[in-house]
Amino acid sequence: WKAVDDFAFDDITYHRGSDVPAVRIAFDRPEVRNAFRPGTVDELYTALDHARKQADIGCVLLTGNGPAEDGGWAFCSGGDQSVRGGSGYEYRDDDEASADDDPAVKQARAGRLHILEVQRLIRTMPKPVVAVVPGWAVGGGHSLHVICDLTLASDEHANFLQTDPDVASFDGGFGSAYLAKQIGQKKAREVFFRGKTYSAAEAADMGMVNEAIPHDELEDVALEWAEEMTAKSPTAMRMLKFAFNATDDGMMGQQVFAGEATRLAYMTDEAKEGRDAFLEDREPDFDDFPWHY
Ligand code: 1HA
Repeated sequence: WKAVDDFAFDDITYHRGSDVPAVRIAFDRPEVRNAFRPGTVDELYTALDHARKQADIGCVLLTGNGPAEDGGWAFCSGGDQSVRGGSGYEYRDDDEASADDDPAVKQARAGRLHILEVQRLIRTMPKPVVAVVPGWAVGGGHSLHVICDLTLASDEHANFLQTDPDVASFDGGFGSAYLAKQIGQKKAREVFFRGKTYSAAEAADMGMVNEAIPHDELEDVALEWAEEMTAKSPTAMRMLKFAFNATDDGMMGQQVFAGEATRLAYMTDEAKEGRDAFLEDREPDFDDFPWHY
């Protein structure tokens, strides 16, 4: 890996593969089990959006740095409860990302729940995002792994736990409804209503984790997965991701998928004839283009 030094991040690290066309984005607050505060979410969004736009990047590995000084590992423990205010998570003075915002933006933002914007970005970016889970995936951190395309987990240290209703919060979107699509309604309700902790092996059995593997192989295997996926056809991969999303995402799913169909259609001579006819101020001639069956 080599650091992407276009950005000065405080709460995450951002690297791109030296040999593999993938990036590694990691929460970097191990002392709070990689809980996210508003600035963390801003940085995560910036890095993900940057990765989304890179033509030579085909896969994102999302993980959590560790271990903490006490030896604990975490993917992400959700929203930082110490900055949770009346209407969401609040920027505080030590949250560097808040420092340079313009006053109008500062005034516009109430308590932030913009991890949901990150969820949508992961969902709609046209390349696979893999949750690489070295430890706790809890609350909003659990929901993040749910929305990633694949999850790879450490057999020794990964644990999956939903504390949302314990702290009077609820991800009523992808974190719960999409989880139910993955593991079934009964199990998803158990995850939220009982708040049991599941090991990586149990989570794999339930179908919300793809593989549980030895901890010290986690990063290498994640990179192998990235290598495997980035060797495939970019167009086929983006069409497949959006096809998997489409039925669950309603009209928005159709819109994203249809946008890709339009992009492909624009590449045809038939589409060029439509455009050229307009530009040349003449009737289009589609006679050369059969009504295929
Ligand atoms: O539900 C949502 C949302 C829903 C809709 C829209 C937006 C949403 C945005 C966010 C969320 C949420 O994420 S709500 C759920 C918030 N998260 C939690 O309730 C998890 C709280 N943490 C724990 O349950 C446990 O810490 C743990 C299972 C992750 C780890 O336990 P462990 O290994 O025993 O460590 P622990 O000693 O508890 O934690 C280590 C340090 O990390 C502690 O600090 P210290 O005492 O050393 O000073 C602990 O306070 C801190 N820490 C852990 N998690 C958080 C945290 N500090 C702040 N916020 C945390 N989430």
